[in-house]
Amino acid sequence: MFKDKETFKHAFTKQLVDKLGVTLEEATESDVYKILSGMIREQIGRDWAETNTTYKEQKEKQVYYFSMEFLIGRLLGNNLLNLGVLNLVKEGLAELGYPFEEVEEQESDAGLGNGGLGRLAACFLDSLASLQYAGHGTGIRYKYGLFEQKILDGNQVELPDYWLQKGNEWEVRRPDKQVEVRFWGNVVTREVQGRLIFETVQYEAVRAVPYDVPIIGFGHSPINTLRLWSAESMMDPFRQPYGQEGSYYRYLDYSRSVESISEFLYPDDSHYEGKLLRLKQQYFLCSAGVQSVLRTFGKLNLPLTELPKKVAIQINDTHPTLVIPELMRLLIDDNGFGWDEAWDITNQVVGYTNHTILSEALEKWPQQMVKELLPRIYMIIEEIDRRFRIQLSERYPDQPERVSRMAVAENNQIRMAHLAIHGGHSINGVAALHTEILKKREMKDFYELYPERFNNKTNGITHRRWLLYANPGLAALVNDCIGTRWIKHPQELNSLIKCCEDSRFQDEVAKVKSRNKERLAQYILDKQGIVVNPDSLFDIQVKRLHAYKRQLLNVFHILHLYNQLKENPQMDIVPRTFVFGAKAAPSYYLAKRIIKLINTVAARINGDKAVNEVLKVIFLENYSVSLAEKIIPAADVSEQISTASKEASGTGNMKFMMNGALTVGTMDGANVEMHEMLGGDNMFIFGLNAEQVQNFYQCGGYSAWDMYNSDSRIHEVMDQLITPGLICSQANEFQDIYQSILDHNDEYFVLKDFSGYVEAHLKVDLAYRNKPDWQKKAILNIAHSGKFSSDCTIREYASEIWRLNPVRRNGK
Ligand code: 26V
Repeated sequence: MFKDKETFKHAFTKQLVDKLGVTLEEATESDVYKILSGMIREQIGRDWAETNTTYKEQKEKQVYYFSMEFLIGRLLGNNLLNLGVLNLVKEGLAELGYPFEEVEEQESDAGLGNGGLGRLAACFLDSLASLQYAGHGTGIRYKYGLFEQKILDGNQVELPDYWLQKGNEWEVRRPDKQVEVRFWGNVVTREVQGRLIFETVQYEAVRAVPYDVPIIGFGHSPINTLRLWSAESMMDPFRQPYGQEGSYYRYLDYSRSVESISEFLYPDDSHYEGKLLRLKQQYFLCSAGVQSVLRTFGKLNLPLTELPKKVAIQINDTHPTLVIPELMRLLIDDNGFGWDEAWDITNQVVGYTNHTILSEALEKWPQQMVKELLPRIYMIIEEIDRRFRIQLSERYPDQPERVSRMAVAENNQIRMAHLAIHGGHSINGVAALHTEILKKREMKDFYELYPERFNNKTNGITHRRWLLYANPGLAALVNDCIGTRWIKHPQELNSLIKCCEDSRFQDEVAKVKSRNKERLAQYILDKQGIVVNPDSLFDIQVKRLHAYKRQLLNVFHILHLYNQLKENPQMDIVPRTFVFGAKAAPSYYLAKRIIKLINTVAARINGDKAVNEVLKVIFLENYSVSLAEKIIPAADVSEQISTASKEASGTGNMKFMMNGALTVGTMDGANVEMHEMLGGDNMFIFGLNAEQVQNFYQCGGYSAWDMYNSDSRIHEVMDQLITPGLICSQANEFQDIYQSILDHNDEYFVLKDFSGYVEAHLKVDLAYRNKPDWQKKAILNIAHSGKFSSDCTIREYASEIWRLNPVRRNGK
């Protein structure tokens, strides 16, 4: 893109003057950011257009990843990296007097996602482009991303995240590609020449306007597109003459309700709520997205029967399941297909990924709501359900209860997961264990009916953002050791195994880790005024706050350590810094109380001179992608301690591993696959396994009170939640947490796993004292992390679900 540093510096300085009318001396960081991003846009414009032309001319099959969330983070650094000029630009800017780190802080995170599911979608886009697949994202351009978290007096306070305030340098508004999405109204059925025609009348029309974001892959990749839809009002939404009485106020109401559709991302990542606005958002995404897909397909001049050969749609969880009835509607109503043919096409096009087994997260929409908001879609779902019931009754003639259990519409509800499995050709889980649980338990009936549809695709992360970009020091060491082939072929990180005993390499890796820890320590000092010792062991848990992820187990362990130290100030432990980062859904009371508890414990311990040389606890505010990039490279220990069977995969676990942290974890999600590769020596596994957890649920036999009564460590820690003393300033301060564990018999087995967890940490403490051996383990973690590159995951999706080949462009 730029020949060399001098060319870059020259072009950059010239643009500052030409475009902004400022000299190098006068330019602010924000000016620098604007010019830099503008330069990238100029560079890629032609490639972007060319990519689309190539896709059209070569009639390549394309995949569209439909997702309500894309947790992109920042793009400047990553784009420069993928274009191969990041180092050159960093050096050039430094010479001009601008540290790159400060320039990139000018960009707001695109926080259009809650957590794992949204970040996975973003990693997939990077891999799709980097591997030269024709793959695009389809999502919503929320005006407000996930809330900004402030901690006030230890409590989480949510502020709106107006990420677009300063503009968005990476998007292009494309009003020429707008489509219309219709809500409400009534369906009129007519018979024309022996065919039933369905027409919706008196609907409310909404304008869906796409904003396209270029997805720049690594090397000479195509430039794919993330198309984010924004809802805008129509001039004439009701298709009726102007000037009717009251129509002006009606228009204002309409306009406000339309804008709300793409206004904010729902901040709940675990609990289904039957909110009308959320259903509107989902249909808005599906209808706009599918119309746009068909329009692009239309340019190929092929019959729609060829659609499955040219288009795959992957739905990220059930949130975009309405793609299925929407595609049926467009095929039948707008293109004259009969039911069976339309069903066949839809089925071949759509695949569904499941991301959770938490039953409270399974989406079920009230039939009445769907019927009113989306009358034609409702008719189609009813017909899908009617035919499915017939199919089931034929297959299971004596099992009416099984038919009801599996039906799409039952109990006045529409079950989105059933619709997604029945309507698509593939359903996958996101880690081996998770997929087994789906097959054997959660979706057992469906597995028996459609065994060939079930498959596993273990999650992955892009090693470009999470290693090359976030941890340049480590990446440079890896390059020195094994060359650079791993960048294109991440599995080759495996070659690091041969260096794991090399003491010089171990030292270098340790030095990089120390530098990263110093950087994080500085960040903590700047933000909170707390000094942490960069030589202490950094023990980190960052992820959404949820009972099943068991941040509480971590806190109880910290409290236990604290108690031991108070008892015996001479106790010999490796100094530790515990770091937390977590957002709680605003309506999730217990999760917010756990944040308050962490902050309370942190304040006590950090302020206690007797222990604060060896123990520190930090809660970092507003965990986000850009913060993760600072935190993860600085971790010695990664906490992945969910109740076994509950974490579908986890992807944070992979990011830490790739950055040389050792995992303390349960046999859950992708931890199981990590353990398979690393063996027990290179990670710290503890606790109940999925089967044991399941057994407790089925057979009972677990009593939290018994744990409390029989283990004095637990007894002490639990009592501290409610008695004034080291932690509480008043009686019953954390009674709610206390009760959730004891009186409600702790469905996540925190107390049951406590002892194993304490032991695992004793092993950590011991292992950390042996520096060479610790470094060896860290290197082995990095060496095995290539398997978790999303490149591997995407290759599997492409060959096994989407049947997609990489694209060749002009010999590139
Ligand atoms: C769930 C729900 C459920 C109700 C409606 C609103 C809503 C919005 C977002 C979500 C997302 C929760 C699912 C999720 O993030 N699952 C995570 O997916 C990761 C990627 O596959 C995986 O690594 C994590 O283990 C899993 O918890």
